[in-house]
Amino acid sequence: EIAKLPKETLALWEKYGADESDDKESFQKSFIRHVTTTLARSIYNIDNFSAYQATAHSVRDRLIKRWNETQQTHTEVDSKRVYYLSLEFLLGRSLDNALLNLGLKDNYGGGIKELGFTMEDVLEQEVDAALGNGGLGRLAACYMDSLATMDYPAWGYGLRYTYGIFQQRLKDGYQIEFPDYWLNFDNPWELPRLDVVVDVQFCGSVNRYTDEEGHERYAWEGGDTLQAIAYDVPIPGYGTKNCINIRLWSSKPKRQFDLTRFNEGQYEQAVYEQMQAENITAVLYPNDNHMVGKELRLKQQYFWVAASLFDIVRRFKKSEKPWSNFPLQVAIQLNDTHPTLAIVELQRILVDLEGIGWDEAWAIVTQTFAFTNHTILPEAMERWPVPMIQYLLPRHMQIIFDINLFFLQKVEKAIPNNRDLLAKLSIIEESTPQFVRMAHLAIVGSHRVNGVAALHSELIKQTIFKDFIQFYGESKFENKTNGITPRRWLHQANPKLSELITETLGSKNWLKNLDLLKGLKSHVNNKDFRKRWVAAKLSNKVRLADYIQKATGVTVNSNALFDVQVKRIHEYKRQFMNILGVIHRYNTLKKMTSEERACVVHRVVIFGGKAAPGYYIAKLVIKLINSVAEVVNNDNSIEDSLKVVFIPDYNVSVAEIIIPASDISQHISTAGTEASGTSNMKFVLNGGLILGTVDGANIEICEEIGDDNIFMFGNLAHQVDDLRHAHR
Ligand code: 73E
Ligand code: PLP
Repeated sequence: EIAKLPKETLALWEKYGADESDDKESFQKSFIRHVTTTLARSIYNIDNFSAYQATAHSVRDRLIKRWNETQQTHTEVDSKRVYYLSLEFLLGRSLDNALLNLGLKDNYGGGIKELGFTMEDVLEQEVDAALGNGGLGRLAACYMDSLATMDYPAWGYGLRYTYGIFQQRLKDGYQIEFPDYWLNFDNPWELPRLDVVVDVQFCGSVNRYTDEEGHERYAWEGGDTLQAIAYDVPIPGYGTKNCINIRLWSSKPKRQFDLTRFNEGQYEQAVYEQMQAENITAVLYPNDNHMVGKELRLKQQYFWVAASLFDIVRRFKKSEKPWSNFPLQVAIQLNDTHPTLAIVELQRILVDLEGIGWDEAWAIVTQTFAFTNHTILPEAMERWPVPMIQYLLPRHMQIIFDINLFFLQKVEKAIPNNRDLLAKLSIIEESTPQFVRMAHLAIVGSHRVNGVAALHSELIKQTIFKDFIQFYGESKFENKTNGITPRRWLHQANPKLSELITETLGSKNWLKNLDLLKGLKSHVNNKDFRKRWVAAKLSNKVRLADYIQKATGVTVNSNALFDVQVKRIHEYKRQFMNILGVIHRYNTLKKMTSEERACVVHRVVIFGGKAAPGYYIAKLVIKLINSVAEVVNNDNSIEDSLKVVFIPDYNVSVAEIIIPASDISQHISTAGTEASGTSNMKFVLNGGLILGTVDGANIEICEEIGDDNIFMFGNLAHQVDDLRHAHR
C-alpha cells in the first residue's frame, strides 16, 4: 500500500515524521508549544499543574511514537501475542516512570528548571490512576512494565472506571470514603480510540435453528445492546523501544433512539435507560479478597470480556490464518476468576458465530487460556447464581451447562462410579438456587493453572483444587511466584540507593537483571559503601517523616526505628495483632524508669491501608489504631520512645515514599492465608528487614536473603487448622 503513494508524499512523511529529539532544548520547545496550544495558557498564568500537563504532553508525544512503531512491528512480524485480562490495573503515576523508562529524566529535569519549575513539584501534581484494590491490581501493573521491558508483544485488557478505589480520609479516627473522580482533568496517559467500538449484548433469548448444511445451531437474539469504547494506555519498557498497550473499555449507550418511546412521551424513561449503560464502567468494586455477588459486577465482567475477545479475535482474523492456529497466535492469561466468562465467550464465538464443531472449538479454547489463582480464602471464591446468568447471558448459561456435562462425562469415564467426586468437581453447585463455581470453570477451560508463591501453589493442590488432581494429575497445576518491577520500586522510588548500586556495580544492567545485585555482596564491609547506604536510608526516612507531618500532623524522629505495616486492612493480615503488640510495648515502656527507657531503641510504628467500605471489623481496627495513637503520642511520660501513626489514603504514590524508608516491615498473616504478598518483596529490595510469618512469598524471600535478614515466627500452615479447632 505504501509503495503506491507518490514519492513527494512519502518524502513529506519522512521529513516531518522524523523523531523530535530528546535533548533539553527540544523538550523546552515542546513544553512551550503545549502550554500555548494544548492548554491555551501563557507564560503569565502557568502554575505547577499546567507545567505538569505540558511536560506530560511532551512525554506523551514521544510515547505515542513508540507505541505506533511497536504496534506496526508486531503487526508486520505477526508474532504470538500474550493478553493479560485483569479487572484491575493499579498503575499509580505515569510521568516519572515514563521519563525514566524513556531515558528522558536528566534532560527534562534540567529543562524544566530553566523554565522556572522543579521536577519534584511537577511530579507531585499527578493524580494516581488507582483502578485496583491492592496486590492483585498492582501485580498486573508490574507485569505490564516487565512485559514491555522484556520486549513481549503483550496487551492488557481492563475497564476504564470513572471512579477508581475510593479516597480514604479519617474523621475522629474513623475511615470515611470519598469518590476518586480521577478524570476530573484531562488524562494525558490515555489515547481515546473513539473509532474502536464494540457492541455488547445482554439479556434476550436463544433460538435454535438448522443451518444450510443441516447442522443444529443456536442464535442469541434480542435484549439490550450497549457499546464499549476503547481507551489505550501506552506502557513503555525500560531501555527498549518496545511500548505496549493496556486497552481499557468504557461503556456507552448505543445511540438507537427508541422512537415509539419518544412518541409516547416517555422521554425521561428513554433517557434513563440510556444512562444505565454508562453505569457499567462507573465504579471499581472496592473489595479486596472478597466476593460481592452484585448483578452490576457480573455485567462489568461480561462487558469487559466480550469487548476484549471481540478485539482479540478481530486481530487474529486479519492474519487470515486457519482457526487451528489460534492458540499458536494467542495466549490469554486470566487474572483470577474475574474474566472466566472469556472461556465461555470464545466457545460461543467459535461454535455459534464461526460454525466450528464443539470439540474442535473446545480444543482451541483450552489451549488458549491459562488461569492464575490468587487466594484460597472461601469468602473470595466467585460463584454466581444460575438464574442471574440465565437472565443476563442466556446462551452462555447453556454453554456452561454443556461444558460441565462433557467434562463430567470425561470424569465418569476415567474414574467410574464415583458420584461424590462428580459432585465435588462439578462446575455447578447443586444448591437452591444453583450456582456456577467460577474457579471450576476456569480450571476446566484452561491448560494451566498457577498459584502465586511456592507455598500457595502447593496449598491449592491440597485444599480448594484437591479433587481436580485426581482427574488431571499434578502437571496441570504449577507455580509462578509473583514479582515486582525494580524500575518503579527501587530505581524510581529510591534514587539514592539506585545510584549507589549502579556506581558500585559499574552499570545499570541490574535494572533488567536483578540477579546482578549479588555483586554487592563483596562490598558489604566497605566503609564508604556502608556509609552511603545508611545515608540513603536516612534521607528516605526524613522524606517520610516530612510526609507524616503533613498528612497526620504528628512529628516523628527520623533517627527512630521505622516499623511499618501498610496493606489493605483485613483480619487475615492481622493488623489487630500488631496493634495489640503496640499496646503491650507502650505498657512496658510506661513501667520502665527513665534510665531503663534510655536503653530502648526509639520506635515509630506506621500503619496504612484501606478497609472495604462494608467491612465493619476492618474499619473498627482502623479506629483502634488511631485511638491507640492518640494515647501514645500524647503521653510525655514515655519520652518519645514510641510513636504510632496511621497514614491516610495508602496508595501507590504513598507506597513509593513509605517503602524505601522502612527499617522493619510486618507481613504477619496467619500461615496459609496470604497467597504471596508483593509489598514484602518491595521492602526487601529497598534494604529493609522483615518481620513475618511462614506464609506466601516470605518463605522464598527468606531462602534468597538468608535468615539473618528476616525475623520469622509463628505456626506453620499445616498446624493452623488443628490450632483453630483446639481453641474452640
Ligand atoms: O497475597 C496476595 C497476592 O500477593 C493476594 O491476597 C491478592 O493477590 C496478590 C497478587 O497475587 C489477591 N487479591 C485478590 N485475591 N487475591 C482479590 C480478590 C477479589 C477481588 C479483588 C482482589
Ligand atoms: N496496595 C498498594 C497501594 C501497594 O502498592 C501494594 C504493593 O506494593 C499492595 C497494596 C499489596 O501489598 P501486600 O502485598 O502487602 O498486600
